[in-house]
Amino acid sequence: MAKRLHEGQYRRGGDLYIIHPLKVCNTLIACGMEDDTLLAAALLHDVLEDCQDKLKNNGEEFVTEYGLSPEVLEIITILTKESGLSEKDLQVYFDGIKNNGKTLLIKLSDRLHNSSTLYSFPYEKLVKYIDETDRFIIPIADYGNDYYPEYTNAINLLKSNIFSLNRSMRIMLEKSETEINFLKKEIKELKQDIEILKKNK
Ligand SMILES: [Mn+2]
Repeated sequence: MAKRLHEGQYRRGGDLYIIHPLKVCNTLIACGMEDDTLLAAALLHDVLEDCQDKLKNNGEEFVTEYGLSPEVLEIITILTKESGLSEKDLQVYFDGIKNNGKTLLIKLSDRLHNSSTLYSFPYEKLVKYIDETDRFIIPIADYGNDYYPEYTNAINLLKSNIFSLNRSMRIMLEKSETEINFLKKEIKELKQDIEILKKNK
């Protein structure tokens, strides 16, 4: 069903879109998760956001027509983010996610895959994403560690991988910004030199 709904969609990096939900689900399996509801929701986690045109009943059809458990719909509904949220709404969104162990796990697995494909992000979105990971994702993972002891291993594994990816990306970004600023300064000085030479000619 996820494959059918994401048909014709591609990731920013060029992959078929379905690679992403498969990866999110597969990572959870690798973390030892076996819960069918969790794994089904992982496969469908982006459909309400990205496939509205194909879902006439906002996903209700998963339950009424396709026999999925209402919990799957509940999980993917919590994970669905509207675009252009204010800072306060963003906090509400992430609070909703951390209050459910399964949405938290899927969000972490989702973030891990997205963080490993950050190279495909446009610059501004990249900066924002790295920042959002530090401000919201790491704290909800810490929260999950305290409140969902049954998921501690999975949460820690996901968190430490997200953390390292985010940190290397941030350091690379800072390094390239330093380099760019240095080059800008050099160019400015060269321009001044040229002006002086022109005047003294
Ligand atoms: Mn996703």
